[in-house]
Amino acid sequence: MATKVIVDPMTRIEGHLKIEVEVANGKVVNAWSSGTLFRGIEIILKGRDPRDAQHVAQRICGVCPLSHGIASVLCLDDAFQAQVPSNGRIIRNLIQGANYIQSHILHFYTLAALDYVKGPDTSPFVPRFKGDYRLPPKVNELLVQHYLEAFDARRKAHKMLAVFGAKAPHPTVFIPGGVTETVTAERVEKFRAYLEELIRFIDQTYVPDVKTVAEYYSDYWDIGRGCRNMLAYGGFPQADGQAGRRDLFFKPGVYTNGKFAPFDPQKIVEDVKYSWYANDTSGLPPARGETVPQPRKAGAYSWLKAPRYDGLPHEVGPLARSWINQVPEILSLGERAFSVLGRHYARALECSRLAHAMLDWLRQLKVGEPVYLPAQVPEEAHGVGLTEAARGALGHWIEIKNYRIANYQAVVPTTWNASPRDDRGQPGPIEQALIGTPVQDPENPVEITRVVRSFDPCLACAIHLLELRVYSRRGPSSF
Ligand code: NFE
Ligand code: MG
Repeated sequence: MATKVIVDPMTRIEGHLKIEVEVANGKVVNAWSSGTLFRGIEIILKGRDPRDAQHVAQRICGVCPLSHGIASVLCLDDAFQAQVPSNGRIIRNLIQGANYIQSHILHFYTLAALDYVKGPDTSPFVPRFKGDYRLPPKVNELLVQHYLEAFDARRKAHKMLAVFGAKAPHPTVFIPGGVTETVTAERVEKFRAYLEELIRFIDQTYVPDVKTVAEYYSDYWDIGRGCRNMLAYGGFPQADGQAGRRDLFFKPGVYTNGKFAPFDPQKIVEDVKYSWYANDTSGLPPARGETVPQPRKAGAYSWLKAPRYDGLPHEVGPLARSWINQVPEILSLGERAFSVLGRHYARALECSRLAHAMLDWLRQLKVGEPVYLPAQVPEEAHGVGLTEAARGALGHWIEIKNYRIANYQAVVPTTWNASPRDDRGQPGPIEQALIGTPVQDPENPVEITRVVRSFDPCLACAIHLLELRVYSRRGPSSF
């Protein structure tokens, strides 16, 4: 007989994810990932001036707002045919890099570490599941100390972001054609000082702590495999203009059924058979996507749509990026890369690699040179903005008619990873990763939380709607 186990909410701060599994003979035999809170920023954006898009889109999330800001301005650059000068491109990269650093540190310590590290019996360390804390007391004590230090590191990363972003979260400086903050020697030095402190934390604390956890929980190299299909859109342009679409710090690519292939954005669709959206909107590419909520749809179990690439679920995020970029430390793990520890390890190494690269980018800024080039709102246009948010491949699509937003669609990292089943009944990546996971004690399903949290899910992003009130003005009163 199968036992039903529900973990709800799953995420420690980032929105409402409910995970339901069936356990038989000590293993998960079936899993359902369900986003339980409707959002809907795509609907709010309709009818607005396109220049508002990046400000509204950033409200999708408080953890990665600027990734939505970047996807949105890339979308507008495309639609407006804007040119971005070097300083504008580099400042965008530095702001996005600062967010990666704060987000990856947040993930490992604040969102995931307490599945492995036993804090004192006081808030925020309790409540927690019982059992399976394996670190020896001295090591455990050190990691508790680092858990607390991580708050300070994150604060520094936010301050660093605000040097060029004006504020964090939700920086205000992105515009089509570049950014509004200028380059001064003082800002460059301030940013560098924060970055150097953060590099010390990443290399001397974060990366070693991930290795320590991996040492004591080494069975997690073999748990949480998932769909093994990997997808990256690519991000952080290293050259200006068209050349920057090819010359990216994180290269785009796909790994499907064991084979590497180039990434083709035309192969993305979103299914909604098991999502609370109208069935006649299923299977659409995002450029023609529609968001038509249908709250009581029979058979549906999530507010997330189910994005698919070439008809198949794909994992996105640091592991996907590292695998596709063939990072030697990750590729050499082979099958074991597709695991709970593979995801943590890829995220930590990526954080270090990116932080060091940012030091080079800082040197390329030129005091006194332009940060943006003016661009006009077109009467009619389409635009696409593809990037890599901390949690993975992020795309925004815009359609402009009569100088206003006619349609706006976002397909977000957690929508890929935490998606429900698609129209063909194929489970999403997290659902697949759960199947086969051993569960010792269904009352304390820590194995399940470890698997799901290794993906760093963010439900605020995945569903993307802001206020019920706004929706109800346009939608059915029964909502
Ligand atoms: Ni709300 Fe986000 C990131 C984006 S995840 S955190 O990183 O885009 O779906
Ligand atoms: Mg969407």
